[in-house]
Order: sequence, then C-alpha cells, then structure tokens
Amino acid sequence: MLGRPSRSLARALPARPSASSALLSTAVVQKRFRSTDRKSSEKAKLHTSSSTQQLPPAFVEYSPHRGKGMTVEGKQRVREHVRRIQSSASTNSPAAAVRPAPAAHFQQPPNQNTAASPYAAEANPNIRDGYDHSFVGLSGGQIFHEMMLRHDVKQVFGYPGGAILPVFDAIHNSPHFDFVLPRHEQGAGHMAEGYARVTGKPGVVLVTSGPGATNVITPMQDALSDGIPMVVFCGQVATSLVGSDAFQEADVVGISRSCTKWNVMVKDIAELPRRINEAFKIATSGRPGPVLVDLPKDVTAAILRTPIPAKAVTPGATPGLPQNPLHPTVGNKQPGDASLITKAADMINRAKRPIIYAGNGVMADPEGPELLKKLADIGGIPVTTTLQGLGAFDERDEKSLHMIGMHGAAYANYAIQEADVVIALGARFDDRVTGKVDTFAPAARQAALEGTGGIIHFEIQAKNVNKIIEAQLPVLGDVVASLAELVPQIKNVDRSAWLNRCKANKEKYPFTFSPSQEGQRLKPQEVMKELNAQAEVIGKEKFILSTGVGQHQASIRGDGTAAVMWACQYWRHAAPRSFVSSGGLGTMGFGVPSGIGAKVGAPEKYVINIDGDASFSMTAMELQTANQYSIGLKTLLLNNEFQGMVEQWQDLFYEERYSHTRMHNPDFQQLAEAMGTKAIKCTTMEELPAKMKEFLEYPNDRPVLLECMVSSEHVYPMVPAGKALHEQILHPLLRNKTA
Ligand SMILES: Cc1ncc(C[n+]2csc(CCOP(=O)(O)OP(=O)(O)O)c2C)c(N)n1
Ligand SMILES: [Mg+2]
Repeated sequence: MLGRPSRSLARALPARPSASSALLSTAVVQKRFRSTDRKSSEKAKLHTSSSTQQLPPAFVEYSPHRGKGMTVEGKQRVREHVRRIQSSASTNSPAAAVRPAPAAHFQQPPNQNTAASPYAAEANPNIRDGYDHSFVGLSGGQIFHEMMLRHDVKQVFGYPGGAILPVFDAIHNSPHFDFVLPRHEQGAGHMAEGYARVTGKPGVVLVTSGPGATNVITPMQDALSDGIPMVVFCGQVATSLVGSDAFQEADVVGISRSCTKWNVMVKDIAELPRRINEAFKIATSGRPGPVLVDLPKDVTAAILRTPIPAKAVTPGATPGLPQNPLHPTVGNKQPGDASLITKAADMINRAKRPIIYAGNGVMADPEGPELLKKLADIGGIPVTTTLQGLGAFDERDEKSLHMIGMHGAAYANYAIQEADVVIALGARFDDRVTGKVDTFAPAARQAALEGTGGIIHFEIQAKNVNKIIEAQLPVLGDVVASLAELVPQIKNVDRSAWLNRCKANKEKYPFTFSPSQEGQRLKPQEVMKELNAQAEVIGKEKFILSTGVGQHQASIRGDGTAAVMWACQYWRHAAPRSFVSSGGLGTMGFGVPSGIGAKVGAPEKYVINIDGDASFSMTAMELQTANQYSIGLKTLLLNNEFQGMVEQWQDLFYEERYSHTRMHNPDFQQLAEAMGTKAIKCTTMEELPAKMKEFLEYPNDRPVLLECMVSSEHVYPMVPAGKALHEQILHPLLRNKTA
C-alpha cells in the first residue's frame, strides 16, 4: 500500500499528462495489472485497448489495488513528477519553490490542557491511569451539573419541559449556580446575551425540546450576528424516537445549523462531558458566538457505568476538537503576522489623515480599550466606533468622533470619507457603516493607488476580510494581541491640522433637534440628554445601557426599515461592555431581557433599558422575571405610540402611508405595576428632571419603569440606502452648511 505521503503525491498528478508521460503510464499500468488478480488484468486490458493518450493517470489514484502493483518505475514516475513540480516552481512559476513561513495562526502549538485544575491526577484521587472515575454512577443530568461547576458557570437562564427534566432534576437546588426562569425562552436567550456582553463570560441557556428550543433561535442568530458567546443546551426526545415525529420533537440540530457556530446531538452519555467542553471552547474562541448541544432524554437519564478519559472531563481540554488555525483558542491569542503589523505601523506613521474605526473586537479583552486609547493618543488619531464598538473609546475624549454609519455622527461620516488611512479594528464593515460600498473611504482608496495609504483591517475571522471592503493590509489574528504589537511601533506625529478639521466638523454638524414647545410632547432627545446629564453626576462608569430596536436605539435594517438611536446619539459612552444592543440582527424585544441579563451579570451597576413602545411590548412580560428575582432593571420607555423607525421610512419613502405602524398600547403603568414594577410617567419638560431623578434613585434592586410620552421625530443624520456616507441627510437645522 502507498503510505500517506505517497498517496498525496499521487493526488498531485496532473489530470492530462504529456504524450511521453502517458506512454510511461501505460507501461506502468500494464505491468501493474500483470502482477495482480484476473479481474484486474481484464480491467487493464480494457484500458490498454484504448488509445494510450487517453489513459488517465488518475487511474493510479482510483484503482482499488493502488499500491499493490506499485513498481519501481511507478515510484520513480511519482518522484519525477514531484521534482518537475518543484523545478517548475523555482523557474517558470511565479510561486516560490520554498514557500514563505506561514503566519502565526498556522503555527499554533498543539492543544494543551493548561486549565488550572483541581481535577488533575495529583489533586483528584478519582483520576487513575488517565481515566476519571468520579462520573461513574452519575446520571447524564448530574454530569451536566458537574460540568457546569468545572466550567465555573455561575448563572443559567432557562425553562423546563419534559425532554429536559432529567437535567432540571439534577440541578434542583444547585449550590453551584443561580438560575433565572424567564417568561419565554426567547427571554432566556437574550438574558444570556446581556449577561455575556457585560461579563465577557459565555451565557448559558437550558431549555426543553421542540418549542423550547425553537424559541431560542432568534437569540442564537442575534448572538451569531454580534459575536456573543452563548452555550445553549436543549432537551431532545429519546434517541430511539429521533426522526419519528415524536411529541415535541424538532430537528433542532438542523434548524439551528445556520444560526450557531457549531451544534451537536449527544448520542451517548460517555460523550457528554467532552461535548460540553467542546461547546464552551467553541463559543468562546476566535470570534465568539452561540453553540447548541442537543440532549436526548435517554442520554441525560442514563447512568454512566464506565470511567471516561480524564481529558474529556477537564475544561480547556478538547480531545477530538480539531485545532482550527483561523480560530485561535482562548488563552492562546495569536497576533497577526509580525511583518504585516510592521507594515501597518509604517502606513499609519506616514499617514496625514488617519482614522480609527473600532468595533466590538476591541473589547474582546480588557486590555483592548487601553491599547486603543494609546494608539489614538500617541498617533494623534481620531476614533469612530460601530454600534457594537460603543464604549471601546471614551466618547468624551476630544478625538472621539462617536458612532459612524447610517445614523451615526455626520462628522464621523465626513472624516472617514476624507481619511487617507482607515484603521479598522475588530469591525466587519457592516453595510450600515459603509453606505454604498464602492463610495466608502474614497480618499483612502486613492491613497492606496498612490502607495501613500489605504485600508488596514485587523480582524480575527478570515471570512470578514475582504468580504465587503477590500483591505490593502489585512492583519488576520487576535485584534488585541495585534494591537499590543502595533502600539509600540507608532510614532508621535503632529496631526493637529487633521484633528482640528475633525473638531471643526464636530462643531459644525452636531446632533441637533428643535426643543419641545410649551404644551408639546417631550422630544426623545430631551429625555436622553436629561438621562445623560444626571448619569454624569452619578458617574458614567456605573451605568450600563440596553436597548430595544427602533428610533430609540439606532440602526437600519436590510429590508429598508430604519431604527435610529437616540440612545447612541445623546448618551456619551464612557466604558467598555456598557452598551447592550442588538446590532446585526436588530431584534425588537431585546431590551428588557438583555437588560435583565446585564443586571444579573453586573448587579452593582445601574442598568437602564432604553426602550420603544413597540419593542417593549414584545417582551414586557419579562418584567415579572425581574420582579420575581428582584433584579433592579430600570426601563426608560420612549413612548411615541408608533413603530417610529418604520414610520420615518413611511414618511420619507412611502408617501406617509402608515401601514400598520401605529401602536394601540395598553396602559403601561398598570401593566408594570401588575408585575411588581414601580411605574412613573412623565409628559412635560418641567417635570422631566424630577421624574428622572426619582427613576434613578429608586432602589437599585427593584425594577422600575419611567414612561416618557414623546413626540414622533425623524432621526438625523441619515444616510439613505444606496448613498455614500457623505451624501447623508442632515438635520433641517444644519442643511445650509456644506462640509
Ligand atoms: C422582531 C422584529 N420585528 C420587526 C422589526 C422591524 N422594526 C424595526 S424597528 C421597528 C419599530 C420599533 O418601534 P418602537 O420599538 O416603538 O421604537 P421607535 O422606533 O418608536 O423608537 C420595527 C417594526 C424588527 N427590527 N424586529
Ligand atoms: Mg415607538
């Protein structure tokens, strides 16, 4: 038999040989088949009877008797072929014979279990000869419980049901973690997202089969879109029933395939610990995201009878999980290629008008925002962020240009169009950021043609590189690790002219609005400004915001509907991990549950959910969850009695035909009170400061609602779909100014 290397050489044979090599092949084939059985020699005859030119050399590859008849000539032929490939590479082909060393990502050390381990052999007498005996005699549910302990899970969000009962039974009164029962599994998913977003730890969800699992699809897609680590465990019918349309059976692995990073059905109790390890590893490594583990009831109800390999039950060890070079693992964060980082530093040092465009990736590590600040301070470089990057850079810093994009700051949009070098950090050039793609950053593209600048993209996920915007310098690797190597190479260059230009635009094109007049409804901007002002007094770093989706939030969705962000425009973000908003998917109903999850993750903080009336209505029942567990979520409801964001589009592009966007709301005051939530209402500007104060000072461990009746406003600036960023529609008050 051919050994492995020889086989791959055989695969490298050309599909159409030259005449001489085909002749050689014939000789080889004839000889080979003489030395094998009769059936084969008949086959050989069949081949030799045809023109020798047509003999496919691939035959060597596909013959079931490959290798048996491999003659000396055959081997020689393969060697010659390889020599030919190599010599052509060094002479005729542009590809180098000796390939350059692969990037750091491709040279990762082998997986090692580095977990500080109370479960290591010395510490754990149950581990003998590499096998862990401590699970013997435990049910699948109990193993789940034990694995949560080993993964240091402190919080689970979930909802029980028949197929997952063995697990719920095993976690009954668990001393290891707290459990929050939402009113709907979607709530559990968004709570886990909010928790993950503020703690940096994966959010854990536990639900039943069928509808329990399908109700978590939206949060999983949401987490996938925004790169949030989440581990979902769901029940499943017994393995013997899978595929039989059993009660509450759903093909959850199939359904969730496209909205998870990875999913698996555990078919044997002995696999359970290993699968749980894999789930945590995949959810938290590379670009974080959701994973799903499907747990058939017979697996969680079964009792484990034999010990299992110790590595399979040790967090951090993932035997069988192939090392994906594009997804560096946690604790093994690899920067991008050093030579590319040096090139990036050179490009930045030479730039006249550089700009940093920072996304969520910067906050993957607590060091990220510090490094970003150093990069901006040393280089004298202005910073704009994506929606998910809000908080990565202190927006009160002079160099902050705030959020970019469709409803971002006008001055950020102008600046990125004028910049000669765009430094994208852990951001993926969402279409809401770029506007019309081929008009994005024209000055940087021109500088790239002239060799004086361009777009540098620091990114962890290969698929995001050159997906929407071509980067002249893509640096694939952990963004924070790359930044750590980049910053020391950045020179202090005087860029005061460029910074002054950005500053002047900031003054010229501020976020603006016409204040409400006597007897008019409050403007949503006035409410956000009041919140911002009072929060400054208390201390911005003590605040976390969650949002729904709409004008109160800020983004525009692909179907042409718009959501604008009062919360982004009128709140100056100061700290990382302090903004919890559904960016990529734009999920209405996100605000209350994600705010609850955030508050659970950071109970000492003021967690304010900025919500719209329509978004709030989608998941308002979760206020009862906050009531039950005394979770002090503060909901600031901007009630315009409309799906305001959609209304804005109907105004602008559908001739004011308000097709099903007016909201006939319940009495939110009574609704909140019915769920043990203190309710406050504000209708005038005069009472706003006092009501806001009452809202903020309400005990931080009880839920409270401040409902502000606001007018229906358009959100500006706005980049219409299909337009360039600099073609944004400014607020009417700014329209006579030119950039
Ligand atoms: C689940 C879901 N359904 C529909 C939409 C489309 N959509 C985006 S914003 C919006 C209206 C939001 O209204 P509201 O929550 O009151 O916020 P406002 O714009 O009035 O501030 C709609 C229907 C969505 N983003 N998510
Ligand atoms: Mg509304």
